[in-house]
Amino acid sequence: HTENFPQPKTYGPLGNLPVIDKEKPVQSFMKHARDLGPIYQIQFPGRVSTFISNARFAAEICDETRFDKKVGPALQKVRAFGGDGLFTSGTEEPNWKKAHNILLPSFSQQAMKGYHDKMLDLASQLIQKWARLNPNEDVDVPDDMTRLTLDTIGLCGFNYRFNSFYREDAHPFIEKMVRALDESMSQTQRLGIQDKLMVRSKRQFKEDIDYMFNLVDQLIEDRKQAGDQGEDDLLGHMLKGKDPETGEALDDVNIRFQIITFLIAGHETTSGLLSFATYYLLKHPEKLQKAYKEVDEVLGDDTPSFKQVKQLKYVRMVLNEALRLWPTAPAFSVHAKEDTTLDGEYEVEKGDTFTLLIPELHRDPTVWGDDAEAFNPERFENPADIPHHAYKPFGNGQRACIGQQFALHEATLVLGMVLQHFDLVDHTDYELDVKETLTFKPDGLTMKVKARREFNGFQPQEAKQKEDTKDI
Ligand code: FDE
Repeated sequence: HTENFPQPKTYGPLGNLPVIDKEKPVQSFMKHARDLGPIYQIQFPGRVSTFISNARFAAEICDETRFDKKVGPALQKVRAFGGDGLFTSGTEEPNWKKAHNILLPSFSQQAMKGYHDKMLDLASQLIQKWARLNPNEDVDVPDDMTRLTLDTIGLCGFNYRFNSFYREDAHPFIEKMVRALDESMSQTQRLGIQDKLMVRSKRQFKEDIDYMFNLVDQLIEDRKQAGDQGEDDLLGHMLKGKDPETGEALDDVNIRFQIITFLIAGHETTSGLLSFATYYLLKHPEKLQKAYKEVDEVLGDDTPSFKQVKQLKYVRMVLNEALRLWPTAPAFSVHAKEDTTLDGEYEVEKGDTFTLLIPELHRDPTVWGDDAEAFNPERFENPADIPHHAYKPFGNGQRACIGQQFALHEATLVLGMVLQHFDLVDHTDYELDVKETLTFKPDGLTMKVKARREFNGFQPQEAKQKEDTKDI
């Protein structure tokens, strides 16, 4: 395509590779956006990417009548283990719509009530661990948040306990998944010839994928053996669910891909969200006090109920604002379904691809104001004030995040309980360093915690409700 967009300095066959930080590619793209403007191009070996960074063009590419999700080069690599699961499939692939229809009810508000006690179980493991630290010991925030979110999606999704709080290191599944994700990302940045020479990495990639497939296939097999396909979790829903449009069920290979997809999509993103929210509260004592006040009023000494979590409005605003500044899934791509234009300014041909740089969209001063860089949860006081198509932490339209309610309920519950139980201490005067895998994370964030009240273990809410009635 011929449209000439600005581009950083190129280096012959390497294109723009030398101006991209290998460890922090998205942060490089963010920097270039500030120099080159709201639409610019990066030349990779053998392909070009066009980045969009403001609300005006974002609104255009979010118009689903003209644009649709693009499974770009990085996601193509992830297909080696995500297959035609929801995240890595094209909208036109039959299994996307089928799985979307079958899984939507599993992510409804109603379904969240069913996951609440399981989320509480794991949130309590985190509180328990922190409550038992000695005064000189600190908390590795992203590490423990990752333990929590992995175990939560495992338990709510497949009734599987990774038991991450009982391990020093990550569960082997995670080590392999993270390495495979890392390899997919690196593959897209290598020259063809370079990539062919990476024999060791390729063998490792295959071994890691085999391990993931085996673990997940065993999980599916065990559930089938147990015969309790009615189990009220994602796996249960996938095994017994039929697509209302076609009457068809998902096959076992596709169920495997969906499980791997939920593990990938559901844990790093949510753990990053909780880590950034914690970071911002540590750095903004007046906002932290406001959050304490709300948590004390809404929760007091209670084990949080589903309803109470919904009442944690300010905590939810803190999470929204953390997702504005550091959306943990920082980009998505679309392709044009027909010849069109970007707001009449640029010609677009069918098939042209655009990548939305979400953190830059979220800092567009024309919609967020001159203080766009500042952490200010109050922006989310009134949801109607949020300009349309200016806030996309969960993607867009029918291809938006199916796990949004799940992630937000979990994160609100956990952050609520953390604030209920602990004073947070920024003992290292931490300076933000954002690490990139496929997602963002505050690298090396640690803190100390001091108990605000006693933790008496957790009571499942169903049991508690029964007891409440008994007392009367
Ligand atoms: C999706 C998603 C998205 C879109 C992407 C594209 O477009 O490419 C985004 C942006 C997101 N997602 C984000 C997020 C954040 C957070 C925190 C989350 N996320 C979480 C979660 C959880 C879970 C479970 C999930 N998540 C899941 C998911 C899935 C499955 C998907 C795909 C969908 C379709 O259908 O496509 C997503 N997610 Fe998310």
